[in-house]
Formats: sequence, structure tokens, C-alpha cells
Amino acid sequence: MNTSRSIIVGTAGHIDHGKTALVRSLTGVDADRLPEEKRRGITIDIGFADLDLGDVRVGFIDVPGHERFVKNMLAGAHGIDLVLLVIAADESVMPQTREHFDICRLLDVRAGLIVLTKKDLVDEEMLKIVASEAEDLVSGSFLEGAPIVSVSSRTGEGLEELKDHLRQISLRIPSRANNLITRLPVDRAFSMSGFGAVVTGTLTSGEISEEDELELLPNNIQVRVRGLQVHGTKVKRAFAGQRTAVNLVGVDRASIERGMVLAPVGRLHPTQIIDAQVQLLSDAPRALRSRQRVRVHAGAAEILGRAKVLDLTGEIGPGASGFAQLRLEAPIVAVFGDRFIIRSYSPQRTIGGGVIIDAFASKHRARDLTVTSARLANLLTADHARQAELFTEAAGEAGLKTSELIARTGWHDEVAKEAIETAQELGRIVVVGKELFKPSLFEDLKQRVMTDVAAHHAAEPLSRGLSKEILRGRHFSRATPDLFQAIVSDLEKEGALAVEKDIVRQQKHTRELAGADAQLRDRLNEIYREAKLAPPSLNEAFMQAGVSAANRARARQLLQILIDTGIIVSVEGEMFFHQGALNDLIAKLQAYADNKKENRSIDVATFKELAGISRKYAIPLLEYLDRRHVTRREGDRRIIL
Ligand SMILES: Nc1nc2c(ncn2[C@@H]2O[C@H](COP(=O)(O)OP(=O)(O)OP(=O)(O)O)[C@@H](O)[C@H]2O)c(=O)[nH]1
Ligand SMILES: [Mg+2]
Repeated sequence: MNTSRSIIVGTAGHIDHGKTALVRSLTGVDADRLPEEKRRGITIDIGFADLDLGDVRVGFIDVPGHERFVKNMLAGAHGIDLVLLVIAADESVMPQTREHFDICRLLDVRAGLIVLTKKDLVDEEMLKIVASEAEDLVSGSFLEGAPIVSVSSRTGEGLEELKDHLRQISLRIPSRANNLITRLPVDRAFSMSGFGAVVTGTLTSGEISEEDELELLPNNIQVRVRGLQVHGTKVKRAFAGQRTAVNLVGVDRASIERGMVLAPVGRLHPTQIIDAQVQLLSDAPRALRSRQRVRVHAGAAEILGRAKVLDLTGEIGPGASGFAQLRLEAPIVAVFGDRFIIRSYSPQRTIGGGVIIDAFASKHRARDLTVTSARLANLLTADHARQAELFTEAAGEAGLKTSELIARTGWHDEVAKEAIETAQELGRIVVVGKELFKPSLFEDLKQRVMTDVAAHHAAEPLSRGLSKEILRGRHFSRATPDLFQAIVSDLEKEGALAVEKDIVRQQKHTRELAGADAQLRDRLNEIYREAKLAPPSLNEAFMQAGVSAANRARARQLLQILIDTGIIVSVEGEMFFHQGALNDLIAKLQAYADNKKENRSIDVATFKELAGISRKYAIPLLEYLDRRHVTRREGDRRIIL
């Protein structure tokens, strides 16, 4: 039973300073496993070893010091809790001592100690000088005041003291947050005969259990966990902060690459455009400029990309920090708060790093830069509810789905749910269906709808209202149908808007007609009522009503009012009938059918006779009756329903 804490400890330091020898003296394990490493006597790729300190289990990641292999160092350094900054007492601080230390700072490593190796090669005097140079290097950083232990891997001197410090610091490291979705960035993959593919990595968050269904991102390869090992022992479940080896079913070794991420199915998504805060090292050779090609190291992945600096100067100077959009040449998996390192394309050297803020950013227009930067700055310090709000704000009219919030933050469902509820209670987001919206956007759209409807009424007082489709097209082209519906029904509830089928109007809008208009409307009504089933054409009706050429448009609107209110019916195009006449006709048909009892059908000739109409009207009327389901066509007869 293993109840001790698991801590990941990384080595860091210049080539040949004794990192691998130190890990071997502490654990008995030679982390240099490649034949080439043994032949050349240097570390090329990251290596691993374990140490049991009683109440602390240490998983060591031993990294190469050679400047050409910093990219390999980065594949291991991203997940460490604690760093052993190794400095050889006979050489003191060297270029990769600085570079590795800078990387640890940029990755936000928070604990560590300084180990002066090869103590046996120097005198006390020299040891003091090197210790003071080390102190200078780390002053003002997370390592300021950290223990400086001098050891010799050759004689074993200082190793017990080092273990003691390691244990004490480990016990003080806070445990990893448990509110995040499982992620394991793959730093190594191999195949074991009879078992298939095995991936290893630091389980940065969540848990993995035997039989879990997971996916390998960014390629969305679905896999199942056949077996798990932590510290070389088979386990049923691995936890955040453990070096974990996972035996996978459903994928072969050849399709797995370093930098892929093992995660639950369908929760995290690959991305190539990311908003981040970027910090440039003060000894970076030059400023980071927009469009400059850089290497981005995130998790165990290295991806090429270009940074677009999000301010008008278009650059971030050495020692400065700012916001930038990273546009990557290949997809990665990242969530809010992930740290990354930026290296120059050529020559390859570490120039800075930063923290991911919005992993699914959109392109920003120059005039939005101030707002965007302010939002990104706010996100960095926001609590969960405020983060939900700020991501919602960025989504605008398209709205933000809960699943999109989760893909950006890596939160568990319950964490997202709580954040959304809190933001909702505080009135900072509006939830419509599955989407989240900013309340001011909601209010703004309501405002725009009402303004449009009012303008429509002013321009066309005789129209019933404005078509919903027109409104939607004008203001909601980028929004979901849900949002439009929610806004219309909100306005309806408030009593501002009335909805009639596909038309909206102001609740208070009426088409009360003044004297002449009312008279003309009544006259048209009369003409059609009297015409019964032999109505005049539109021209004839207007002539009978004495409508002048100048007045035709107005007369048409008045007729439309009669149509909208159901008094006049368009049977076919401009062939209008009075509703009363149609009702009489239907009654007549029913009576005819009732008389016939069994055979409730009628042919066109009989219909003409019954209705007393000419063929010109008979066919359109029958088709109208078919549409109203009063009759049904069968051959050349109509069944009366
Ligand atoms: N005398 C002495 N030699 C040491 C000590 N530690 C390491 N060495 C020697 O220093 C050389 C380099 O040691 P490594 O442990 O391979 O150095 P490293 O930091 O791992 O080197 P890279 O991984 O290539 O960056 C080897 O020849 C070691 O035997 C020590 O404490 N005393
Ligand atoms: Mg080594």
C-alpha cells in the first residue's frame, strides 16, 4: 500500500555538471538508457529514476545539459514540481545553467534546491565562490534562499543531507488541483512485445484507471487502458503528479509521437490559435516581433508558429512582457494557465515563455486590441465565475457553449457548472439553451430589435409589423436561432413586442384608421361582400371604389389590412373573395354531401352549378378548398371531408 506523496523532481544544469551521476548516486539507476548516451558519456534524451524517501516518492526526470538537446529537456521539464539546479563546483555557472534556470522560472516551477556537484574536485574556497555565484543567479527568483547543498557523487559526501532537504521541501509542496480533466502529455512511447503500445509521461491532472476509454490528441485516436505502472509498479489507478506508464489498446507505437496528450474522449480539442501572455528574457538577443517564426514548447510538444503581438508597437522587448497571439503550424492541446516556452527558430535558443490564456482565440482587429488586452489581463487574475464571464464576452453573438468553456479551461463538469451558475446569479451571463451570452449583448440586441420595429411602424403605419426573417437577417446573422427566439420572447414577456406568426410588432401598435382611410376600407369590404362568389378583379374593385391612380398603393395597404384580419381571402394571387362568401360556399357543400350520404363526392360541373359560378372561379376555389382540407381531390372528383 503506497500512501506517500508523489513528487516529480527534474534535474537542470549545464552539460557534464554531474546531473546523471547525481541521480544514479541517489537512486542507483542510470537514467542514460540509450547506447549513444553511454558511448558519448552525455545525456541526449530525458531519463527516469525513482527514489523512495519514506513518506515521499520521488520520480526523477534527468535532462540533458547539451545546448542542442534543450528541446528534449523541455519535454520533461514541463511537469516537474521541484528542480535540482545542478552546478559543478569546478566550473560554476555556465550558459545552460542559466538557460535551464530561466526555463524553470518561465514554466513557473515553484520549488527547488541548488546542488553543487564534484565537491571532491575543489577546495572550500572555490566552493564558497561558486555558492555565491549561484546565489547571484537565483536572486529574486523562486530559488532565492533555497538550500545550497554541495555533494560528490564520487565519494557520496552530501547525499544524505540532499535527501533530507529533498524530503522536507517535497512535503511542503501543495498538492495539485483536483478540479481539472485528466491530461497526460506523452514524453515517451515504446512497444512491449505481447502488450502493444506503452506511453509514459507526467500525469499533470486528473486520474487514469485501468480500462478507461481515452483519446490521444491532437489526432483523436480512441484507446483503452490495458494496464498502468507508477514507479515501476503495476497499479489500478494513477493520480495527478505521478510519473505514469500506460499500456494502450487501440493504437500502435508507430502512430504515437512525443507531445501527444492522453485525455478523456471528446473533452479537450486541438487548437492552433492561442492568446497568451508572453514574457521575454532580459538577455533575449532582440525583441519578439509580430510574424516572427518561433518554436513553441507546450507540454511535451514542440510546434512551430508565429507570434502576433497584441499591441500597436507590434513587439515585446527583452525583459518585457505583453500579450500575443500564437498562430501555430500544427495543432496542440492546451488549456488556460498552461505554461510554455518560446525558442528562436534559428539559432535555437530560449528567448521567453508565457502562460496560455485563451486556447481558442479568434483573430483580433487592430481597433479591438485595447479591449482584447484588457480582457486577457482580467482573465489572468479572474476567479472561475469571472473567467466564464470573460470567455462568454469574447464569444459575442455566437454565444459560448459549456463544452467550449471546458475545452478552454480543462475544468470538470461540476466546476464549469458552478462557475456558470455563480456568474448567472451575479447577472454576468445569460444562459439561452446551451449557450452563454453577455447580458449587455442581450440588452443591446433587444434595443436594436425595438428600434427597428418602431422605425418600421413609423415608415409604414398600415403594415401589421416587421417580418421576423428580416429582423433575424439584420441583427442575428452570426447568432444561433435560439438567441433570436429568446430575445423575441423576452420582449414579448415584457409587453414590448407582440408576435403574430412570422411578424413582430410593437405591442402598442394599432392600425386605427382615420376618416378617409376607414371609409375606403369599408367600401372595399362592401364590394367584395356583395360580389359573393363572383368577385371583381383588383382593378375593377378599385374602380368601383373610386380609387385614383395616385391612391392605389394606399388602397392596396387597406386591402391588406382586410386580408391580415381574415375578412378578405386571397384564393389565388390577386383573386380575392370575401370570407363570408367562402363560408356560405362551404356550408352549401356540406349540405350537398350530407344529402348524398354514402358518396360524398362532387365533380367540377356539379360544383359550378351548386355554387353558381363560372369555370374561371371554380378551379381556383376548389384548389383553395383542397388546401383548407374542406375537399380532397381524387381523379377528376372532389371528396367532401
Ligand atoms: N569527480 C567527480 N566527477 C563527477 C562527479 N559527478 C559527475 N562526475 C563526472 O562528470 C562527468 C559528467 O557527469 P554526468 O553525470 O554525465 O553529467 P551530466 O550533467 O549528466 O551531463 P549531461 O547529461 O550530458 O548534461 C562524468 O565523467 C562523471 O563521472 C562528482 O561528484 N565528482
Ligand atoms: Mg546527464
